[in-house]
Amino acid sequence: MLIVSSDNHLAHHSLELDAAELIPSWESPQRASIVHDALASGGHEFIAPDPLDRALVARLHDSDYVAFLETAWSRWVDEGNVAPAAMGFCWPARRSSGGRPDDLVGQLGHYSFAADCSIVAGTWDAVASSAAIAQTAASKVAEMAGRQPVTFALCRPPGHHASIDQFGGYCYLNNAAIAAQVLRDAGHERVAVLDVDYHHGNGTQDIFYRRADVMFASIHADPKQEFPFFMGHASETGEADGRGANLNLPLPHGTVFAEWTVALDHALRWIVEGGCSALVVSVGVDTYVDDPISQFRLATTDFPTIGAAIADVGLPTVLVMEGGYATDALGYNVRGVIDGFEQHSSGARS
Ligand code: OKP
Ligand code: ZN
Repeated sequence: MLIVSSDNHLAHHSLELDAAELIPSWESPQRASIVHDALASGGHEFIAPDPLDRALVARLHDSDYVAFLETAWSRWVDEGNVAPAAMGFCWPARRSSGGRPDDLVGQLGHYSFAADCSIVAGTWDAVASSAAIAQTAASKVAEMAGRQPVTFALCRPPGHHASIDQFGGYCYLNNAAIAAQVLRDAGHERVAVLDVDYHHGNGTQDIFYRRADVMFASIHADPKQEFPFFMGHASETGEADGRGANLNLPLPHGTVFAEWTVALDHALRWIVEGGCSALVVSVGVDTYVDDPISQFRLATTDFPTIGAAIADVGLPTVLVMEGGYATDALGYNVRGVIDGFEQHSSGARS
């Protein structure tokens, strides 16, 4: 498989508020190295990303938000802060009047939705590189000849929680949304984004909620029990032109593969019936039983089955890396999805 990756993320080591303590984020630099190393011996071709297309990003994210992400760290330093991470502490709440404050800390609240995520010296370079990886992986799929084009975007930081104008959940720019837009612009009339990360892809849902041309399906822990808490309910089905183009399949804590895979079949059928001609998958492997921050019970041996089921849809596919925090198993689990896809895709299909 063609894999797009980069080391430009290495200086992004964010802090997160966890049980009333500031800790080095679970979303660590070593995650991407672990996945890279697990794939290095698999006979894959690795390429570096093209430069990020800023006009493309501006079609998915608010331009003032992107400018904020790019400049927040230098503003933080210029204001004399010595803390190693720029973080807000005050967010707009119910019955707030809205509007963007002038103050940097106020803007950190305005442009984020969770305290599990902060901006450090290396954040923007990592975020821009991660988005460029998704963009490149999608443009390669759009260009590729052959039966079932597929690439893997080894993105870090992840993207699926990043909305039009808010970061959170370790995400800043929405890599999967960028990949989907590239496929749209390459002539695919209808594109699906399937999100199999343990957490709901609230950012991807937000970006495409009023659009019919990108369908979004997510299988995730019930937001009644789990982050991001305020989005991801089954009742959210899309608005305006996007009515009916959003599918949420929340599942309870403790879900095992036999239950999870029923939701996967449902989502894949929905995508096929929706008439999509290309697919982006937000590949999170934090559904794994020993994930330190998640509560599903998938096994390492389930991930190749997931990859094969996704390949069986037969669409040109961009696999985009999202979460997965059990560092001992992360490499095997991501490799499982990729191997499962490739073996199914190259094998006989009825
Ligand atoms: C990102 B992705 C509190 C934990 C909050 C939320 C999970 C973000 C997951 N310190 N973190 O979907 O894997
Ligand atoms: Zn996740």
